[in-house]
Amino acid sequence: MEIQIVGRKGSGKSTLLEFLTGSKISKGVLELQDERVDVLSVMSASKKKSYAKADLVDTPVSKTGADDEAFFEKQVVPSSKGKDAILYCLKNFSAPGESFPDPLAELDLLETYLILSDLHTVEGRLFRLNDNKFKRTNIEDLEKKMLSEKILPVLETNKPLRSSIDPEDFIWAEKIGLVSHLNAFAVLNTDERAEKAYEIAVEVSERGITCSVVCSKFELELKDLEPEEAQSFRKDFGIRKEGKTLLLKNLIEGMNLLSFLTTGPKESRAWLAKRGSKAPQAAGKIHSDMERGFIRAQIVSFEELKKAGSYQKAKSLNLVRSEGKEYVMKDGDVVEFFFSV
Ligand SMILES: Nc1nc2c(ncn2[C@@H]2O[C@H](COP(=O)(O)OP(=O)(O)O)[C@@H](O)[C@H]2O)c(=O)[nH]1
Ligand SMILES: [Mg+2]
Repeated sequence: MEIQIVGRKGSGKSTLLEFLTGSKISKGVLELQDERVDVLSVMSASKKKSYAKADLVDTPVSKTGADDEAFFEKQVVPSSKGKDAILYCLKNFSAPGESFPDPLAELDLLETYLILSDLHTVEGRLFRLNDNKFKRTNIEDLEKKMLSEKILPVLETNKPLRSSIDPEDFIWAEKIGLVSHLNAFAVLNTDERAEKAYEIAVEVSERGITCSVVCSKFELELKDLEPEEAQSFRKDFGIRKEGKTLLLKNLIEGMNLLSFLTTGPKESRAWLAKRGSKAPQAAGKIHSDMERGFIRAQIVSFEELKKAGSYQKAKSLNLVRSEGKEYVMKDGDVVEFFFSV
């Protein structure tokens, strides 16, 4: 799972990356803490527990030093291609004497860069597909129809493809080099004094992009305090909840992901999969052999397992189901995969 941070210079991307991952360089590992893993590891007396992880990649450094359209077109958009999701970092603070930023306008601009890139990609592709010098295959005929009837009209109204492309078409979209279909999530990188932040976040969410308010710089300053002390500072500044916990929860939902879990004496662990994934695809997140040789999965929901108290008890209560390759995974499924290679 790779998440590309996209944002303007000075929007606080490095600060956000450090807050979320602890990394001071341009890449870090985001650990998605999940208390279900804690519960399972106690239940199974696991030697090890692991949360789901995602790589967070910073916006590339501008070769020219500029933060303009050409930089986004030539460096930022290309580095977003093929990633699993985009994390927009929107500036919502200002230094003394600086005018206050407009995060909504900033988001619109960043989205426009992605849309323009896709428009360019689709027009180029259609130009080739329309060239009668070459004979087209049936698949190419279908692609042409889809591009001109389904994709192009969306882009031409300056809308990203995110909500109009079916998840099954993602692989195809990636292959031809589209970007605006990627799930996106926004962070409003906020000053500890920004009273309006929560209202702005709602407006962002109304545009179809889940948005969290995060005070990265402030949170970094709090990181060595005792939790109660940090919480009382947040309260004093009107920051609603511990930023990271809420952010991670929103991130998984907003990026259309789900977590499934595995547990045993060796390890209890959470894994990420795209919503809509079937059991074999989820198995493939653990190991490609498990996807290729998938036979079936034994599944119990975390909540039912927790209520039962142990895996044995859940089994004796018939809560553990056997599911085949068409099963669509649900968030919180505790799974054992059976496979043969
Ligand atoms: N006042 C204030 N400054 C911040 C905040 N977050 C980041 N900054 C400052 O803004 C500047 C740019 O931040 P940086 O993370 O380097 O931005 P980047 O260019 O997007 O990586 C730095 O001086 C940060 O300390 C914030 O919430 N409030
Ligand atoms: Mg930076």
